[in-house]
Amino acid sequence: TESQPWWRGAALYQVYPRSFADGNGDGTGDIAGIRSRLPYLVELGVDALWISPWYVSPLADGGYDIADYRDIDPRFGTLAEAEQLIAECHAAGLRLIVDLVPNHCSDQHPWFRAALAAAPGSPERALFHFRPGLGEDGRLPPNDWRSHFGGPAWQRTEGPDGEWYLHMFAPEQPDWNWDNPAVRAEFESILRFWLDLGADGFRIDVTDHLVKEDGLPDSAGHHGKPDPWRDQEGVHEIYRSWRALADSYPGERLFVAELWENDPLRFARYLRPDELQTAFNFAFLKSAWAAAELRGVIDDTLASHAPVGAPPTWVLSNHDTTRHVTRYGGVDTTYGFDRASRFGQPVDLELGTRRARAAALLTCALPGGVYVYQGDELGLWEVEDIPDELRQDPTWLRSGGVDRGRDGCRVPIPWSGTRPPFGFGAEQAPPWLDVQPTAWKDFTAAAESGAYGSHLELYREVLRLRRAEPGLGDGPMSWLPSAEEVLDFTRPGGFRCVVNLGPTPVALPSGAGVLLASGPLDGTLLPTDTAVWLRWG
Ligand code: TEU
Repeated sequence: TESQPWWRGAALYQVYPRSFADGNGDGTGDIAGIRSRLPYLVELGVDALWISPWYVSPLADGGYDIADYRDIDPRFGTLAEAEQLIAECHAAGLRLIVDLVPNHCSDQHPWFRAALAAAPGSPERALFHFRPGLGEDGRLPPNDWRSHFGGPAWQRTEGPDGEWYLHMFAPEQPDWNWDNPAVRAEFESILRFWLDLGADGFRIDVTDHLVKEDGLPDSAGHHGKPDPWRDQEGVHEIYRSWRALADSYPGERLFVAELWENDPLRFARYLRPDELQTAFNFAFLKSAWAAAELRGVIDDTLASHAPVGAPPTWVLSNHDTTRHVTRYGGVDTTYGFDRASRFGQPVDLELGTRRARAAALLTCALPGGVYVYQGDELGLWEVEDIPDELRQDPTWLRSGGVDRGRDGCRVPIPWSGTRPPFGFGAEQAPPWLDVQPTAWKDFTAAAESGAYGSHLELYREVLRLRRAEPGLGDGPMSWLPSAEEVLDFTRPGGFRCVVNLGPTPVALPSGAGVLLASGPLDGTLLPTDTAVWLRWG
């Protein structure tokens, strides 16, 4: 409703700048490209953009390795262009949130360069986690922590002292030491910088990692306690101070936490009214396409969010996960969530697409906010057959190919035309990841625009109705009794959503008018893997 903060029921669109649109024709997406596509995003009907990192970066991890938090990488444009984009978004009624990566920076960040050049025990080194190694000549890492991208979480420096530094991700991403007040002050200043520039909020990268357990103890034998590198008590104080800072600005600035936390109670602690307003719902993203499991996740989500008064979010895909058309088209519909196992399973893209359409109706009917990852609205699938030599993601490179990596969900967006690069940029400049499938000729924004029944037209209609329906967005929902394989629930104002996940058609409720269906209905029957929105009661 009108009186609620905008973010409680918002539809946010994730832009991964490298792969969205290339405005200057060098093969890499950029701010000029985003600006040129604002009319498309307005017509799509989203409320806000989340821009994945666009800061100065060597792109060792696609920009999640930041060398300057207060400037734009020249490949993406300039700070002046970022400001223009923010102003143009606001003029078009869109908000814009930026991606904040506070756990680590780039090994090219000047403060880390200075730390490498400084001596053990110096203030420069105290901004990061430097430690002497163990064993003879300090040749062993200081503890047993593993990097999320494979191998030890420690890198030995080449200088004479041979100290090691902590990196929970790639070695090019040294972890900041959040026990150091200078780090805290620096990030408060970075927050102010972007708030002053007009950003409407922040997506926070690996929210739970900032504070490490005192003494950096081994993780072996740590049972029953949070992992020593994450979810420490001290992290909450940081978010309380950030929230107070953001609340001192007008206009309801938003935080959304990236938080892979399975325990709903620990998850909800980040969403206390004086901490972060929202978090991505990865439990939902990770679920199989199965009614009982989805119902369980929806109930658990509502139950964990209600006591802290936070609106849930619903996420189907992002730049880290196998696209959901592909996941839902696998034999096991969590296919590719664990990318290490994503080898050669048959995928039925038609089936995955039908389910993705139903999932759009389901997620957009549920209470709270919703995220759309660029290309979701076109029905894009994971590009799986990328030649090894073109893959760039560190999760692929560092795992020796065990992990399939995340390049397949980061393929440049097809905008128009009948062959690659499909209007992504200039004809003569191949995209940075030049693997768009030829079949995408039927999945370009231009081909789908105005095409009856296309994925894009479905998304436009879903988002239009979602805005128009007073009972959608944040607010209550109630389950109706239904067959085991059907999800059937109502929202205020006589709105009802029915999703058939079973193998056979089910009868549509009588006396209800169809507002929207994810696919063709069969007379009075709701076919398998199809969802409807109804006016009811
Ligand atoms: O991801 C955090 C994270 O935990 C991921 O590495 C996740 O485990 C994996 O991608 C899922 O398989 C964030 C960013 O979203 C990701 O792009 C970055 O690589 C990472 O942080 C480091 O900044």
